[in-house]
This record gives sequence, C-alpha cells and structure tokens, in this order.
Amino acid sequence: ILGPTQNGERYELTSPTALPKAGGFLWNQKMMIQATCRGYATAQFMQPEPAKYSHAPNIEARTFMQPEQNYYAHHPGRFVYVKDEETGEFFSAPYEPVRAPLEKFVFSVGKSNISWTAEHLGIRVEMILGLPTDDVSELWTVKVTNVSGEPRKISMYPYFTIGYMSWMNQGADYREDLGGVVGSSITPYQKADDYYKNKYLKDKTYLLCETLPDSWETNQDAFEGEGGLHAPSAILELELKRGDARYETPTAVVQYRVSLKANEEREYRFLFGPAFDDAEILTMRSKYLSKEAFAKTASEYAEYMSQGRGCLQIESPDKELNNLVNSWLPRQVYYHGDVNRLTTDPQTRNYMQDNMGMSYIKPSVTRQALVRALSQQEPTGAMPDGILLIEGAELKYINQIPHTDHCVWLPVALDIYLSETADYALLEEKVPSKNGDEYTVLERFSRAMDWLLSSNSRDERGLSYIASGDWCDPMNMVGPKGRGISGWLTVATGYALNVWSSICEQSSKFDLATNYRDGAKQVNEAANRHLWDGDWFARGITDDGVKFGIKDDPEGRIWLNPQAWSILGGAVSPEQRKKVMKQVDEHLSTPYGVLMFAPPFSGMREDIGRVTQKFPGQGENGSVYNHAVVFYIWALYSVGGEAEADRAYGLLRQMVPGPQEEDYVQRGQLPVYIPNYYRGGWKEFPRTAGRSSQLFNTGTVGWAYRCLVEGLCGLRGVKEGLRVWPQLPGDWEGMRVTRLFRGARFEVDVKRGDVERVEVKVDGKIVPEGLVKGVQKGETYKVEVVVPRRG
Ligand code: CEZ
Repeated sequence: ILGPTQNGERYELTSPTALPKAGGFLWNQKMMIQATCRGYATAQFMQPEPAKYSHAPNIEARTFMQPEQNYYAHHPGRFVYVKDEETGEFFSAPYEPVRAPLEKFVFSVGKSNISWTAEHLGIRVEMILGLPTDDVSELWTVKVTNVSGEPRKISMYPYFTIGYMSWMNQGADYREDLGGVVGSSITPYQKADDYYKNKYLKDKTYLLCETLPDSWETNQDAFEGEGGLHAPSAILELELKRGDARYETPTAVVQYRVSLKANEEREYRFLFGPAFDDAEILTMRSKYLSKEAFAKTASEYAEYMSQGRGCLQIESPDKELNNLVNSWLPRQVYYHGDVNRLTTDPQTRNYMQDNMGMSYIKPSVTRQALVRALSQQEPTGAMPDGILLIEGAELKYINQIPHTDHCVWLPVALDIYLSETADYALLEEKVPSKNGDEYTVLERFSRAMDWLLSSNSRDERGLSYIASGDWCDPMNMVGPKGRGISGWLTVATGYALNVWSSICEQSSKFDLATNYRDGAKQVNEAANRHLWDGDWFARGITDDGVKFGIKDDPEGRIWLNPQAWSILGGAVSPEQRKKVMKQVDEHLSTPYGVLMFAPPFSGMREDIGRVTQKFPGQGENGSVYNHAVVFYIWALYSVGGEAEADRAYGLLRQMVPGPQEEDYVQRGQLPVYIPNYYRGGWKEFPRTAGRSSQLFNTGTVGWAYRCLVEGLCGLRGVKEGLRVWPQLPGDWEGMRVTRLFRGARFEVDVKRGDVERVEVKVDGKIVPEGLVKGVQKGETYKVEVVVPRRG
C-alpha cells in the first residue's frame, strides 16, 4: 500500500482507506497547505496574520494548528466529480466525497508537488497540486483520460470548497470577465478601529479556469440539492444551473462536457486562492494560468524547495532512514526555519529551535533570528514568551501565559549555529532593544544566564521556578503561586549554563566561563539534593511543596525530560545515568518510541494543571511526544557509549513510520515528516497507541537532524574544524556519508575494523583526535573512518 518511488524523492500510497488521514504539505513564505490522500485540504495564508480562503461550513475558531484534525464531507477539499453522460453513473476523485470504489488509486507526495490518480468507470483522473514561490495561490492541473477502450461522453466537475466566508457579508458569482468563480466577503469585526485594519484584507476567493467551462454553480445549496455532497443533485442534471450566491454559502464548481475517444486525454489548469480585488485576480490569471507559466512556476518552486536539501546525504544499511535523511527531514527543518509555523508571534522556545535547525541549511537565517530574539530581551535579562516578527504583532494564545524556560533555548541554538559557522564575531555585535538598552550579543547571553541564576528564577534551594509552565505548556498549575518548581528546568538550566560556559571559553572569556561553569555545578548539586528520587529525577515540586514525577506517584510517575536533560547538563553521575536509562527502558519504551511520561493521567490533578486533563496518551499527557524523545536521543549521543548509540539509533528509527505495513497502518502517516507525537497509552489503549498526530509543526526536527549529523554520522563542527566521530549502531558494518560543511565537501566512508578507537584518515593521512582542521571552502575531503568492531 505504501512505498518510496524515484529513489525516495516521493512516497506513494495506493489505498484511500488504509491511512485515511495521511497527507503531505507544501508551503511558501506566504502560505501553507496540508492535503490528505482523500482530497481534503487545510490552507492558510499570511496577511499578515494567518487567514483562510477555503473555509469550513460554519464559523471556525482561530487557533494554532491542532493535531489529529477530523475530516468530514464539508471539510474544505479539492475534488473532481466525473459523470458518465450515457449511464448517469458518477464518482469523485481523488476519493471523497462520493467514496466510490476505485479500480486504481495513487496518492503521491513529492517535495514540490502532491498528486492523486483515481480510476473508475473507465475514466482516469489525475490531479496535481503545486504552489508558486512568492504568491498565495494553488496551481491545479487536472487530467482526464478515457481508459475504457471505447468512445465516451462524460461531464467533469472540479469542485473547490469556498465555504462559510463571513456572517456579515458573503456571496459568489461566475465572472465571465475573469474566467471563473469569485466568492466575496467581509471579514467580520466589531471595533471601528478594525475597519481600518481589515480594509485591505484579501476577502475574495477565486477559482480561475484556463479552459472556460460549459457551465458552473456558485451556490453551495443549489449544487448539493437533496443529494448532498455524496450525490449532488446538480450533477444529475444535464448542466449546472449557473446560479449565484446572495448571502448564501458560496461554492466553486464548474462543468466540462467532453467526448473522449478511446485513450484520449484532456488537461485542464486552475488557480485557486484569495485576492483583494478584481485587478489582483486578473494579475494572478495572467501571471500563472497557462501551460508555460505552470511549468515555469513548478521549476522555480522545485528550486526553492531544493534550497532546503540540507548538509547531509547518507547511504546506510537502513533504506528508510536514508530516505528520511536525504529527502524529507531537511525539508521539514527548512519549513520550520523558513516560515516559523506561519505565526507572527512564535513562542520564544519554538522560534529558537525552529531557527537553530536552519544552521544546517541557511545559517544566515539562524543568525538573524538570534539577533531578533535578543533585541526583544527584557531589561531584567528574561526573554519574553513570544518573539514578535512584524510591526504590530501581538502576543496571543499560549503567549499570554507566563513560562519560565525561554532563556534556556538561547545557548542551545547558538551552540549549533557556532558549530556550523564558527562565527564567533557574532558575540561582539551590538544589539539595541526596544526598551532602549544596548548590549553585545555576548552580554545579552550572559544577562539571560544571570536571569536563570537569579532569585527571580530560583528559590533559596537553587531550584528553578515554573510559574505557569515550562517546556511543557499545559503544565500550568504547578507554580501559579510563585513557589512551584520545575525539575526539568532546573537540570536544563545546568545544561544551558554549561553550554554557555563552553562558548565563553572558546571566545577566551575565561572568567565568564568559570563563573557559569560554577553556576551549573551549583544548579546540578541542588537538583541532586532535592530532586533525585533514587532511580530518576522528579519532574517538579508543586506550590504546596508536593514532589511529583516520583516512585510513589500512581500516574505521571517518571518523566523523560528531567532524565534527558540531567544527562545533557551533567546532573547525573555515570552510575545514576545507568539507573536512569534502565528505568526509561522499563517504564517508557513502546513499539512507537519512548513515552514523555507514564502512566498517563486519568483525570485532573489541580496542582499540576491541564496536561492531566488531556486525553490519556494524547499530546503531552503521556504520548510518544517526539520533541521530548529527541532530547533523550541527543543526550544518549552526547554520552558516546555503545549502549547509548544503539538506543539512540533505535529511537530515531521509531520516529519514522514503517517500513512494515502494519506499522504504517497503525501510525496512519506517510514517512515524509516527523509528527509532533504518536499516541501513547500503549498499555491502556492499545487500539490507538502509535497513531500519528498528523501535525508536522514540531521542535523535534532541528534536533533530529542534529542527532543524525553530529551523533550518528559524528560530523560535528567545532571552532577549529570538523570533528569526526561516528556512532554506528551495533549491527551496522559501515556507511557512506557526504557532508557539506563551511563551504567544503566531506566524502566520508565509515567501516568497522580492528582498531581500539575511532581512526580517521583524510586523503590517506591519519588525523589526530579525528579533528580535521583548516577546512577550506570549495575543497573536497576524502575521509576514511575505521570504527572499532563490537565485541
Ligand atoms: O505546543 C507545543 C509548543 O509549541 O508543545 C510543546 C512546547 O514545548 C512547544 O513550545 C510541549 O508542551 O498548549 C497545548 O496544550 C498544546 O499542546 C501546545 O502546547 C503544543 C501544540 O503541539 C502546538 O501545536
């Protein structure tokens, strides 16, 4: 049912029912569209706040993208009905809304387009979706082919959802002058001031047809009649009724009546998107709606996507991993850094992590993001909950809830940026802030670290306050009174301080380095004194002094984050680490990855918060939350032992669905991205365990890429050059890697051999400590690596 084609460049699914929610996504800096195998689509564009042009049938709530969205007949979609004019039989491509049994079905996700093939009644329909690089519009190619072997008369009806546009004003017409359907509306508002803000919004939705249709309908009710979307009354007639919509739900459906000889095919092109006015619609038409313009746009878009190809190509014994690394993961990393999840106020932690991944793709973007974030630092040294990306943006939703961890992500992101670029000059750059103060990058980082160490952030025991949340957003009731403690943040502070200390050392700021190293030591000692529970670290202490995430807890007993970050930040000793790993294996491992914690909460704990109210095994309530998993993977690679490397690889592998069919079916997702979670509840709810959230917005991906580049392949940038130290899983005999680094190309051949420790040769000569110094831009380095055989 599912597999790669074109050397992993595409994935094809040949059943519309086996993984009903599986989809792919395309984006540019102004829009994003997620399309499912059955033809549903969720699209957003920025103006500059996220908006829609293809709506649900009712008033939609505005929020960030949510997991496991449901689809229903009237969910926005892009469909093509086909009717046999002689028999009256019909079906719809790609599958919804008619759901007729198909003779052939292919859903094919590529990096720069998504396509569907549906065959029934001797007619094949192929649909291809592409996007422009700089505009908001969908470019659709629809091809019909008569594969029945005899002449046929059919009607073909592309049907694109416009939906419920506005309760104030909405309607639609077919516009001969523009060559398509145009829905018009007014974005609803209350405050007079908003009139001026909304005045230039793109409140029209158009479906433009390159080939003028024989008929059309623009009124949703008139189209559906009594048949509904499964059997619209309008297509039972010879021709659509050419209706208008007058404060009635608009739709965009057009009809082509065609006679096809045996094997004859016809190709049609459409543009679907939002516009401000007729002039813009005409401009879009003349810019894009032709065969030549489609071809040109497709190749420009492919070029845009290829800028996200990343810095790593691998040939390992694991084909599926190769596909992920070579094609899909860097694309998802690029998406995050390119568009910041299509929000104007990303959470600070997301902003830092989404941009840190760009270090491997387009480091200038990471640099800019670091500077931008720092320019919004508060006078105390604290970081705000969200980073405003445009003039006039506001902190919304979750960003109105105070979280205490944002400073931690600064050195984390900087560390990766410096590894890739060695751009230490950044530290000396001056960054003025909106508050009127001006400090260098180095000073701002130190101020952020000082804030983490200050009495604003820590209690008298040296433990970090949680306020209304830390990395775990919905852990909102541990510390609202100002006393509650985050165990994770405490050990994460240790990590952040150590990372910052190393950066200071590399910049010859030895006093600062010692200062922050000492700070980390104190933090780690405090964690050990107050949070070590015998076999693992506790997750926190509530406002009322109740420790949680400990052995005595029947629910939420052991949490992954404090364990992972205690390994990273040095709070664990080697003995403790062994204990921790054993407990993680025992309590948290499932066939779909390790759980964020277990057991899941079955109901509200008022001293922890709404995380406990989420459905058990869903989201942060004990799912395989990949972001948390990847911290653990990175922690394992940072240790450098064989047992750790084996676990790390196993967990990375579990982040990707497949390749066994039952695994694909259970997860319900194509291996073209890493989702934010797979359902947990492995013991409680085995039927749904492993199910993908289908949400490709996740801080996981920058880290996952780092784990592959610097962990598995062991090709990590340091100030002087590239350190080579692969960590292969035990059953691999070798791998080949091409790594782009500071403008040079490294062709690395890793093999096992009779060596005591990793041996690295460049152009035939042994390199001490595996450290390739003096990397020259434009050079190609042939690197041979021998890693010890496993005993
Ligand atoms: O959002 C993510 C956040 O964007 O959840 C992570 C957090 O670290 C990220 O910054 C863990 O909490 O509010 C909620 O309950 C949601 O669960 C969001 O927190 C969650 C969604 O996945 C966003 O799409």
